[in-house]
Amino acid sequence: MSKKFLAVLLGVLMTLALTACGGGGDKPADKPAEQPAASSDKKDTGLLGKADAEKHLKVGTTTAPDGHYVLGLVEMQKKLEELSGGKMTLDIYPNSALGGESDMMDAVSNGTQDMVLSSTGPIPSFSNATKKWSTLDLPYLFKDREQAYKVLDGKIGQDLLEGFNGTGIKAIGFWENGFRELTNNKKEIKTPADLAGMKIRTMENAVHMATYTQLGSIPTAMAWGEIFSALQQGTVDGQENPLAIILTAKVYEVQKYLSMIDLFYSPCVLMINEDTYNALSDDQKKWFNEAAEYGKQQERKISQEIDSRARAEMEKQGVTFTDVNKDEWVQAVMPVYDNDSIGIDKDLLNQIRTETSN
Ligand code: EAX
Repeated sequence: MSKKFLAVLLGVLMTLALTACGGGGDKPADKPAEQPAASSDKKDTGLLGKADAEKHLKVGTTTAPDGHYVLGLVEMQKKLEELSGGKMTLDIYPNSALGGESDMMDAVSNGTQDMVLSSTGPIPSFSNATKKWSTLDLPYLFKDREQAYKVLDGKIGQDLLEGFNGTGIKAIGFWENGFRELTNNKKEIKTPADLAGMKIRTMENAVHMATYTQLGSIPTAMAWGEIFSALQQGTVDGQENPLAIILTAKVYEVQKYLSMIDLFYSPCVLMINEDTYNALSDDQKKWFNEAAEYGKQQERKISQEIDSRARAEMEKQGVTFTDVNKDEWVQAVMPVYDNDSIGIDKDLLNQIRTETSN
């Protein structure tokens, strides 16, 4: 767990009076996360850009080489090489090879890493300037992808990205993590009541933790790279992630039950060190921005494509899928919207509601 998140968490814990949310790992901020066991053999093969390009930008993710983040980055890499006539490229490091998301954000802000494609998980605790990003992590905030894209690609999203200015990170755009579903290896979970007392790994995010507490479970925050050993050793009973991640990270090998709760729509954000970006020439900025926009559009398509085949593939592997009555879940988590200790920005929430109300 990153030190920064730990500090935020302590504040939240006092309010929530949680007693059992530790144990998720005490990884020092500078220690790279462990590799997910199931896919560690695929680390960074074939993902480095054209060797003779003048400008290489190093980008990290926590996800698998055949997952939507990395395939989207490969699209961006190819486009960048094409637009720049081979002068500029990306070197892509998947599978937490450069660290967990929180650590990578710190590395990008202090310039020891050029870029990261990260979920929004660590953003609210990154800096005072990004606290209000908590609002985006609320459960059932967006009904479908179209609503999410409308808000994230519009003025609200643009303002949030610009909120990073001056933090050492320039936030480029909203790519897609996806709707998050619940897995566990103990029993079929149909209703929130079935979750009572279960230990669930969440991202290092106060809203997600508060939501799982509200659902009666015991949330344990940890970086993605630590999750396989935690699931295998039984430190946690379950976890939640989009189908595309559960499939490509092979989480299904250690989790036999999957409930389609769609609890959060989770974006991910492409970020670059501010000085690195500002030092690019006008041409380089233009190529970069165009390639990033192209990568985003492709990545969202890839995310949808993997999501749409993931269920059948995992059912074939013996995973039991459960379709839940979503209204029950929505009802159960609504009190989280009134939790004053997790950084929700009411103005921002109202703007999002207005934008998604028709
Ligand atoms: O961003 O930590 C998570 O559950 C994330 O979904 C994953 O690292 C991809």
